[in-house]
Amino acid sequence: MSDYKKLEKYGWEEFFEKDFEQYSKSKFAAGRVAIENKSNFNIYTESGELTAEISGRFHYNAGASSDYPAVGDWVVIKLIPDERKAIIEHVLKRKNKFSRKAAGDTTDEQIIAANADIIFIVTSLNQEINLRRIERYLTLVSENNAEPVLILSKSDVCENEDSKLSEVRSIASGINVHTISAKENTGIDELRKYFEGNKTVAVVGSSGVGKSTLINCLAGSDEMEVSDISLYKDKGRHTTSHRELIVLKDGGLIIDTPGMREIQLWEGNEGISDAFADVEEYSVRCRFTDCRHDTEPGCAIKKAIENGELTVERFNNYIKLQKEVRHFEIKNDKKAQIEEKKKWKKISSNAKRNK
Ligand SMILES: Nc1nc2c(ncn2[C@@H]2O[C@H](COP(=O)(O)OP(=O)(O)OP(=O)(O)O)[C@@H](O)[C@H]2O)c(=O)[nH]1
Ligand SMILES: [Mg+2]
Ligand SMILES: [Zn+2]
Repeated sequence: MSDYKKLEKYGWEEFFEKDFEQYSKSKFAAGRVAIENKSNFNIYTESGELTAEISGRFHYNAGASSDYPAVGDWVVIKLIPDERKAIIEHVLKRKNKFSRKAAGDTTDEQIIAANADIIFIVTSLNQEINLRRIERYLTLVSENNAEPVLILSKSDVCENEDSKLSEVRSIASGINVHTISAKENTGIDELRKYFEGNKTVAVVGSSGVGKSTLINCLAGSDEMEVSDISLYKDKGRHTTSHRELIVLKDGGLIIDTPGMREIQLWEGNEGISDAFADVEEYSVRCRFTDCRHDTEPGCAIKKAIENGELTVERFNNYIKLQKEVRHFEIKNDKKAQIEEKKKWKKISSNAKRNK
């Protein structure tokens, strides 16, 4: 148990300790992935920050890309004596993960942050608020069992803060919303409570909304590179190009991520139910259980829209996200079927050969 205390500041807890018990402590140590480079990782360990590579056996056993360590993961390592290096042998069970469908037309899962207790979804107040995008993020976070917190940034350059705030509140009942200005250092201290107990927060949102600036503000030092907003304009350039887990001086950890352009959902009707609890509540009140909320009489959704309790846009987004998940699940099923077929082909041809 001696290393427990030393690892606590990196977010070590009972959950990981339990999974780690199966490994011999004389051979292995635990570490947390801070940065994922092309072929190696920076990890925090009880003996400080090290670089680590993946063992041959790990590669051999890994199937999907989500089997590999992601930023925030706890890994089981073997230390290389006399070098500040280690070999990663296993990934400890994840408490949760924030993932999305990998960009492009695949059905691969891309893990953006592992073991993040809370997700800050950052939107900039100096732009039009995109409620549909926020709903998408909220769905994604709920799917992944983390607590979402909405951060409206750059309040110093916003004139109608109150109306934007109530707009956002209208789609986020039960979710904490904060307005901040990193430039004027307002609203930042209210965020510190989320880090209590060495919690891990991952920060997500579009490029240029001020994620890295906020992180520097919380860290009290320039941990992450920030570049002038004018560079974003035409090139759509991202400043942060990699994910990184940073330890805060006052306790807690924060994960910076590059701005996301494509936020496709992974799986999860559950995420949709959480993010659209109001819509689902109306729909159970429809007269027909199989109501398509189209022309059926006694449709509670239609009524809520007519009364102004629910906006058409929110309802349409709900339907759209549901379709997306269904489409994805069908595709994923097909992929699984094809892989299953391949596997059986291989087994039966091996069996023939062995006759
Ligand atoms: N006025 C104002 N500008 C801000 C504030 N926070 C960040 N900015 C500016 O917004 C620009 C982008 O900030 P970043 O922190 O790099 O944005 P990011 O979300 O990390 O962007 P990516 O790394 O590309 O995803 C910089 O020019 C910041 O100085 C703020 O509170 N007020
Ligand atoms: Mg950044
Ligand atoms: Zn209906």
